[in-house]
Amino acid sequence: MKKLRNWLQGPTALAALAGVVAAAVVLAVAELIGAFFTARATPLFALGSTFIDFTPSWLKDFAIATFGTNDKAALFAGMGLTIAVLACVLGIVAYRRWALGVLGVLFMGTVIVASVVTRAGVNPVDALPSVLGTFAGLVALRRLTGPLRTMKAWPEAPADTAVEDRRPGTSRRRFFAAAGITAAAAGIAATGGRLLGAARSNIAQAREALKLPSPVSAAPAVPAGVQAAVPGVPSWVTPNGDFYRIDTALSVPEINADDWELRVHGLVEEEVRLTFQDLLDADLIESHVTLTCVSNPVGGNLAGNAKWLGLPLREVLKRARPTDGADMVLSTSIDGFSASTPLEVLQDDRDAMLAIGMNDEPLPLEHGYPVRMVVPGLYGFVSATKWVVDLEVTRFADSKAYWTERGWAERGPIKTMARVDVPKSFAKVPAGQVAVGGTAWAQTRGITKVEIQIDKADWVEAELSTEASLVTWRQWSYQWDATPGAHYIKVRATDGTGEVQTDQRADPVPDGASGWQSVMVTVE
Ligand SMILES: Nc1nc2c(c(=O)[nH]1)N[C@H]1C(S)=C(S)[C@@H](COP(=O)(O)O)O[C@H]1N2
Ligand SMILES: [Mo]
Repeated sequence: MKKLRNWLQGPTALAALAGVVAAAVVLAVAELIGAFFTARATPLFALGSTFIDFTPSWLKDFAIATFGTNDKAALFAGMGLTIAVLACVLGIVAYRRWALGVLGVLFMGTVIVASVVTRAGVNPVDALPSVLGTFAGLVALRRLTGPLRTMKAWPEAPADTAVEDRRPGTSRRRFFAAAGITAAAAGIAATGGRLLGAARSNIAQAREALKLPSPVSAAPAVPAGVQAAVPGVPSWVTPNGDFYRIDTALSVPEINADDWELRVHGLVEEEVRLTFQDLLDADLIESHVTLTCVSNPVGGNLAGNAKWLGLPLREVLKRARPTDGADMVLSTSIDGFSASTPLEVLQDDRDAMLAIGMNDEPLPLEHGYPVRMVVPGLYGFVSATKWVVDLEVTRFADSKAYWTERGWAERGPIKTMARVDVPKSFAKVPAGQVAVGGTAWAQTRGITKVEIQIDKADWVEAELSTEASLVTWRQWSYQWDATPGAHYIKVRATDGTGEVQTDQRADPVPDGASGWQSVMVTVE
């Protein structure tokens, strides 16, 4: 105990603290200077993005399953912890052998710079904040650890020394004062950098000010009765603020709509370039489409339904005229994500589009502003590229998309899925009439039947809400005469081809989860 206390009060522990403060200086200075550079170029975002790119799919799957849409917060927490531990070690090394410490810091700086400059859409000058941050951190480390050397003898001083040896005490106080001031300055610099960065970015205001054109073909009116009359079943149209968000972007790409350009190239007779103004001037269509994430577990809520406004991709491809042999379009976002979509899916009549509007608003920044892809019937990872800037007409045999390179499938048609929204799993409900309700989807095939099984009883048909279209989800409800005890409610759907949802359990990797959801409820 005493040893630990002595160690904690000794120069080694202070050196570790110096390391943490120096790391804060690196990040804060880079953040402040980075306000004048690309948002994705600050060390935390670049390191985090690089980490995500190297994340094995089981870990990504685990993160989404465990933290859901909080996966990014979890990543930042993990990174913060890792950086703090490394910084402690570097602080101690620098205190013991300064030259070695310098080497260590320069090595870390190089790792940061490497992760910054390898980000898509980042220029070599974007390394500057990290380089300057690293040097500032080095200076802080030197100034904080230097005086610690004169404290070496201190911990050995007997605790009951009558005449206190003042010198180390003074230098300890000096150390804490210097470390405290440096840490506070770092905090101010980092906050200032964030505020400055936000103020310099006028993308959010530009989005607010944008007036969307009217479509030449408006979305068919949503029929009455699409909403199941069971409180707690999600709204049939998902409000933008509630729409699930899944992507590899740690900081949302900020694209100036006036600078946005889409290049359509590859196996085409004519290369096409589209500006945002071209899209505003084009014949736009509007349609409700339900998006679904391949990572959605059975019963999960990584799905949302919105009204999209956009230009049909079939019109764009008509202009580009794909050549024989092409069978895939590789869409790439400004931050390097890519998706492989079968060419014919973008040419048929399912209204795959380059979307600029979501529920009568410009796309929210997190959902792809200014332009994203929306393709009915395919999971997002192979179709729904947000912040899209490039379409390469190619062949599945020649190119691989972002997640395909990481062990996921190259194609991803959405599997038929029924979900119980009410009651929730492990809910307690009173005996008697219990309203059960939920959502089912099989985009492009449609839902023709939803069945319920209570415990081991026969399957019975639920009541289907009105169908709006084959590419949107369909709600259902069921009046259950519940008797006291623990019960399991199972649900399964049948799609428009007559196929019953499989009870074969599959994990999300590589091409989507399957199986029947089973919800346990206690009736009292
Ligand atoms: N640029 C970019 N677009 C992307 C992704 C991404 O990581 N980066 N993820 C895809 C995935 S996996 C899904 S499920 C959908 C989710 O779209 P949403 O966030 O608007 O719901 O976006 C797709 N588009
Ligand atoms: Mo996804």
